[in-house]
Amino acid sequence: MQAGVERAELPYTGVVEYAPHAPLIAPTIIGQNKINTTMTWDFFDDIDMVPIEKLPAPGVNKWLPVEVRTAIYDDRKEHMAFNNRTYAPPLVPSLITALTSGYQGWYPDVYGYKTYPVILDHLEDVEVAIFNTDTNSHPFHIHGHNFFIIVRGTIDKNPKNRKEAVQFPMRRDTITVPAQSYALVRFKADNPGIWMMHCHMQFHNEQGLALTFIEAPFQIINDTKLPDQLLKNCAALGIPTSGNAMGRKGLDLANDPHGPYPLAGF
Ligand SMILES: [Cu+2]
Repeated sequence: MQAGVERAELPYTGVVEYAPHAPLIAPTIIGQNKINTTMTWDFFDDIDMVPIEKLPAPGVNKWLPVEVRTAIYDDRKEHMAFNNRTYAPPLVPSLITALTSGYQGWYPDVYGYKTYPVILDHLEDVEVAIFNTDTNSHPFHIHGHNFFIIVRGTIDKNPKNRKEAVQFPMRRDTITVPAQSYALVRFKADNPGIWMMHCHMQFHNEQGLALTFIEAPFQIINDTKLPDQLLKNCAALGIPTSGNAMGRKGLDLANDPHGPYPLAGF
């Protein structure tokens, strides 16, 4: 968009089709050939939906509060982060680190500070509290799990602006948390693996709005065998296939990058 231009027409047309053999209907065009047309959508609250398969929500063994913030960092770039820890990928993929670090796979440090590793015990109940302090909304996605949506509300804590789940909460793999709002979601750690939680807007993901669940490291070692092709691909790409985030052994993590850091006042 040009500086000074207040409105832009985005040339997107999309038809969502669920039945592959259904006749293709023409898309509904909103605001075509009209000037200054504003399209608005009512925010749909997933909490209002009732799942067909009714399951009670898990409890809470582990509580993970994450504050979402966009800021200017000391590398003069805008980054996004959970708890001011802006994500960057490790030299060695975290799954490979888990598979090649033995008992040290239980130490978050081996996955690299910037992957924001969160170790989960096998079968523990996890609640993630997402506090979005930004002025725009973010769709948060967790890999490997369908979480239960427990609460969504505004971070001013006004109970009038808070909705709590009914007896059998809706299960989703993505939840939009509006600006200045929070959500509590829960899942049972019953799927050992390396799973990312990230903003599903790819640009925000690239800006660092991501963290890594390291779920049940011993079960990962017991149950996972990497396909030979994956190891060949790593070799072709020059990606090391053993060791910690820095491609070294155990807790030798010298020079594991931690920064950049948010500038004060931004
Ligand atoms: Cu986002």
